[in-house]
Amino acid sequence: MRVDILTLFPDMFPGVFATGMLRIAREKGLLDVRTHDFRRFAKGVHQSVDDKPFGGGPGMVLKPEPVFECLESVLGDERPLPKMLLMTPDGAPFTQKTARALVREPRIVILCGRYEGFDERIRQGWPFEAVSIGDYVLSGGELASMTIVDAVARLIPGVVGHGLSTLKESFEQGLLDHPHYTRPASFRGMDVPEVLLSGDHERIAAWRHDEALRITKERRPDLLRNLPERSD
Ligand code: 6GU
Repeated sequence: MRVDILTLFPDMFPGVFATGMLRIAREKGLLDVRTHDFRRFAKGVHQSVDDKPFGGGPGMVLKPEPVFECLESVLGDERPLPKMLLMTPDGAPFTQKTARALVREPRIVILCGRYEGFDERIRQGWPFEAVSIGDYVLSGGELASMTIVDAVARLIPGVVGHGLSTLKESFEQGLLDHPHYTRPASFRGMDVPEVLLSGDHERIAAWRHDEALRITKERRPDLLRNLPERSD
């Protein structure tokens, strides 16, 4: 999968992309992620990428020219256009379902904004899908884009060691995950539930499902209202 990220702050990315699962995905050749500083396409001595909003009001607006020219440089005449995401708090909520859909895309372009907003012609001129990672305001789309790249990259077949592990974890079955234990079986007076030591795989599976339900009811009852039909 190829990901191109348009940003005014490319320095925010290298540590994240050189660490853990993203590093492994890149080393295995399964993820090719690049950042593009669209300030390079800004005109004039000041190379400004923002300007005052027509009609007045607070804050600054991202100008269309540097974004258009950077996109044209990154995409050349590649058609059809790849999946294009616009990072903005007024976008559609990013969920595990979105991540599962995005991992099917061979190429994704992500535009990170700063300032009060994007000139509307950026959305008119390109088929962006606006995406938000939650109901709070970040000072720019960069952290959100890293979140999306991380969530999607770990779903690429071959990136996570154990293929089943991404199917069993939180959200994939519409439930939060059950508790996990490892050795020692007894630690400072706290014991691992007996069933997990029993070797009885059916009982273990039933216990885990019950615990997942209990934890979801307790912490995220909203998730139970949209549970998918069980496929197993
Ligand atoms: Cl994608 N961008 C910004 N600036 N703030 C956000 C966000 C995105 N998602 C949640 N808050």
